[in-house]
Amino acid sequence: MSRYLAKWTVSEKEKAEVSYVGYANLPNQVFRKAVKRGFQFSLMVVGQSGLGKSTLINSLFMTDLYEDCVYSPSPQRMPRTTEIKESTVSVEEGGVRLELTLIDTPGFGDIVDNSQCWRPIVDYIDSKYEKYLNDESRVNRGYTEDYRIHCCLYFIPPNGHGLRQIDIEFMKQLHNKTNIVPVIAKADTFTPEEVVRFKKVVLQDIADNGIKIYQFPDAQLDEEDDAANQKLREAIPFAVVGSNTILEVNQKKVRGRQYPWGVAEVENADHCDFTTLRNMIIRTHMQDLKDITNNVHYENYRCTKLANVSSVTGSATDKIAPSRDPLAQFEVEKKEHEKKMRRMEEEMEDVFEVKVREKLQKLEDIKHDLNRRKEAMTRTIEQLERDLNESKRQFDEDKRQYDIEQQKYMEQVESQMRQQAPAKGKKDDKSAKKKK
Ligand SMILES: Nc1nc2c(ncn2[C@@H]2O[C@H](COP(=O)(O)OP(=O)(O)OP(=O)(O)O)[C@@H](O)[C@H]2O)c(=O)[nH]1
Ligand SMILES: [Mg+2]
Repeated sequence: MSRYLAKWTVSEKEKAEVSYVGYANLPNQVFRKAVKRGFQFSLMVVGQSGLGKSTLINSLFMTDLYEDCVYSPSPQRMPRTTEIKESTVSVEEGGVRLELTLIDTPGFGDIVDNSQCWRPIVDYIDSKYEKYLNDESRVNRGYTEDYRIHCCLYFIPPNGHGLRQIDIEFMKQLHNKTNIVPVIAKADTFTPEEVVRFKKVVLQDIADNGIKIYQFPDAQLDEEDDAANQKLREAIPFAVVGSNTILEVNQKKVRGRQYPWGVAEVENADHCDFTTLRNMIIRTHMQDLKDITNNVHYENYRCTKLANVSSVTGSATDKIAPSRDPLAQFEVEKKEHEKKMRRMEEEMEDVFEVKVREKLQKLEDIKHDLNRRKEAMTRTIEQLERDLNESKRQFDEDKRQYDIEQQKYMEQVESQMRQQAPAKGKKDDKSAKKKK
């Protein structure tokens, strides 16, 4: 008995070894795979002309997109953006590779009619979704490159009054397409109190007009995350300052804007929200921005697109309730397909019949034409025959006349010869007598 007991008593260590299956390692697998593949992120800047979009995007990721732009203590004028410009940079940090696509867009508001100024931007965003949908729907699909727009920084002019009608309209055109993060441009033109007041006005306008901007997720478990998100929520819309000028402040080289009363430093959190914005995009919320793009905006696009396709084909599947049994749905689709095939068959038969009729008509026309030509030729031949007979008759007549005349002539010659012959005989007799 004690022998059996000894056999079944296992140590705690052994127990732990037996109960360890290995799925606790799953996060590591996911992590390793993600790191190996790298990350892709696309950020777009949109807003009125001259608000500093190109300047900000140039320095946002500490990579100079506009390399031809020279940095010096004196302010440099960024060339005006005239078309949507994509710049892709590959950055690596701690073995993690990030392929970053920054999309600079031309500013709007310069022309008289701005009623459709969002169209090129919306079309551009849609084109990226379209490409992704096509890549994803291919038969042989591998890893789908993700060039969808994950975040759009919307630049609000620092006018102090709030959103203009054009900004409201523009954001409404975009809010179901991408994550809008509103930023107040050229925040150095405000005092800190004015910034706080203007932020409130802008947020109120956003709420009053039902504009859906990017919402930071609620961190249910992590209190630290929740506090950080709360801070970010309070910072929105981010007041930013952009500059391509390197200045020296306290023996340190910084990006900033020089004023007679001091320097507005781009990366100083006391001066503006530039670093908060950059941290939000890169450090804390990049994956959430990507998730919302994929799960909400891309899904919206996909559903609308597929709904359009099915309504264009007039398919009966439109009438199917989403909860319907897939087999029943398949049956309906099959019937619909058969109906479509029958319709196509009928149409093809109709077309064939028309074509045959046309061909027969053509042959009939050719036959008529040939008959007409045959009759004309017969008539010509008959005429020629008649002419030939007439010529022959004339020839016979002429020949007969000739023969008669020839006959007459011969008779005349003969009679003349007969008359001349006796006279000659007499003459010969006379000459013979003379010789004798
Ligand atoms: N005061 C101030 N000026 C800025 C700031 N950012 C950019 N600027 C200046 O604003 C001007 C326009 O900057 P850009 O970056 O070309 O503006 P943009 O929005 O790209 O203009 P478009 O390409 O025409 O749409 C330049 O002279 C910049 O130096 C800022 O934060 N504060
Ligand atoms: Mg520009």
